[in-house]
Amino acid sequence: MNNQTDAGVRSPATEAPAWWKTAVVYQIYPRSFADSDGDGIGDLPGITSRLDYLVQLGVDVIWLSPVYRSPQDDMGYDISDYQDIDSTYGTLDDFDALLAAVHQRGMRLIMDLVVNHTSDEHPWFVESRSSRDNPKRDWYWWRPARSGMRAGDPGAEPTNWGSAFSGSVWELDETSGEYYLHLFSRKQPDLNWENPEVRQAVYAMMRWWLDRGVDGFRMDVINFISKDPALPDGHTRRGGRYGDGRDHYLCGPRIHEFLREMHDEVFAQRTGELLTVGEMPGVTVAEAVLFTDPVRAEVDMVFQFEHVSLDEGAIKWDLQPFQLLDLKGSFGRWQAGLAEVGWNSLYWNNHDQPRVVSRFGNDGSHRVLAATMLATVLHLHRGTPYIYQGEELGMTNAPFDSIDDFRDIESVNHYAEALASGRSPDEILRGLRAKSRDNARTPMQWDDTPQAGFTTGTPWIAVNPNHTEINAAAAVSDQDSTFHYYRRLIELRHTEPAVAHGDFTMHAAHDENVYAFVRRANDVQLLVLGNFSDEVSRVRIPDAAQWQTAEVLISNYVAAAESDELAGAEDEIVLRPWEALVYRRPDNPLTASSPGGP
Ligand code: TEU
Repeated sequence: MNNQTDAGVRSPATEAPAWWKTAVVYQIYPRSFADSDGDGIGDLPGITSRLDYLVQLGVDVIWLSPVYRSPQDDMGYDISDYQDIDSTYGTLDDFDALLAAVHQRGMRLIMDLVVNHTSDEHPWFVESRSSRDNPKRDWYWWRPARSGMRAGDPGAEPTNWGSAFSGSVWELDETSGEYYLHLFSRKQPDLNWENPEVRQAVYAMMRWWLDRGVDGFRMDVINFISKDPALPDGHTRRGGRYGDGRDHYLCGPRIHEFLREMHDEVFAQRTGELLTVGEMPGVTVAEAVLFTDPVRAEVDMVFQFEHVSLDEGAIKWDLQPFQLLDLKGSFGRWQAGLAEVGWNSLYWNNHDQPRVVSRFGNDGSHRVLAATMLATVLHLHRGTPYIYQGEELGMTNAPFDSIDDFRDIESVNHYAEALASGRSPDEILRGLRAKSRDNARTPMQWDDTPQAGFTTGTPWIAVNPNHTEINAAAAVSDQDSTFHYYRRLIELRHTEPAVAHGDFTMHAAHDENVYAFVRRANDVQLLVLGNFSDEVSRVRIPDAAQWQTAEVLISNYVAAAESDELAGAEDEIVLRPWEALVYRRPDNPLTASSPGGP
């Protein structure tokens, strides 16, 4: 975020592009990364001990999922003290040591800012709950029962909204006889951002961490902080028990005002090169342009959810087959929509999503090829790429056997609610195995020892048994591994201007198996090709023959193809199963760059 003086003034094209446009971010989920004290849970000294691995990978920024004091009801996204470290993860001294070690290695570290809600054990909420006339009562959303109804009666909740973690968003506090709002678990009460005291308290906390040296924030469900104060009911889906309140709290009426105020109160006076990324479920391209337009000084980029919702029906557990055309349609819209103003973040994985090689790829016979093809397609788009721990190893979804293997509140609550509504355990488990967030949360696979080098104790969640094959030690010592392929992709973003700054042109938009696009900058064109199929695929590309005489910048097949294996027609390029290919050539205006081509 270029902080000073740029708010309201569009910076001249000559101004140096923001540093994060050539950066690659690595997300660490501390609970599952590296355990230094054998208690089976990852911690800060564990992370510090593994920083040289990240230096070797070549990433620029570390995003640390929450390590603050927390009852861990939602694995740390329920914070009871924003300015202290949970003892499971270590101490503030451990944190300072980690931050110093990160900076010494030329990397940056951003914290997870979780301020749509706190933990119900946070002193703010403990006070707010203590009595109706407590000065902090209005720091949260308290409401009496629905008019004409008695508190506690079914349907007496102030609105009909359903929580992301099953059940109602309202919890009755017997003592005061009123309900409080929690869009997530009942131990995550929503803060009332309408109250300026709340906002100032949050800004002071953010300044405290920036003064401590952190380099920015990933902001949790930050587009949920402005609610429609009237709190109207949501529309209900046929057969749905609860209404969908998102129309009343997703990108609410004061969201831009709040983010602009946050910028002015927290970032505007700072000179450091900071990064802010807003997690924004349900955000549209048009809204993202407003949020990420530097002139408006709100956030640098957003996490949008369109592509991670392509394989789901009405709800996330209702599995739908993945269609490449849908993905190309979505990414194409976001690339075009933020081409002139704003900036995209690029991700396949995080701590809330199943592993992409199992989801959109092939985690069996073609795992390495699928993982590296998916990486190529993502990292060559225009935007800032995010790598989730283990993605660079091609880690897969886990073989969960029964509900007892799951730990995530969203999964466990869904199982209970679906069972109560009469669905069979097998049917529910099918959805959980494919989509549960726990697929992302199995321990990092450092080596092939019993607990994958993650811990000397008993891990809080089972290690994936395929760690004997898929692990960092094996990958780092194998030049043809996914690890070294990611390292080369990251290097490309640092060295090839077209990767970070080039414009984007989709090709073969209607091809069901191949993703093809051109990036262009500074007299260089890159043709990026990815085959999303177990079979050989042929794709029609303008200038196909010329392209195939161009320099191959990167490809995920070690061995060049036999000539006859890929014989194709004049205007097509033939790709092997899960093949990724990136050609580079001078940007000669005579050559075709627009989709139709001359
Ligand atoms: O996630 C918000 C969010 O949209 C997800 O919970 C999403 O609904 C779900 O994962 C899709 O299945 C953020 C954090 O990333 C998540 O870990 C937290 O649980 C949540 O907010 C509440 O803080």
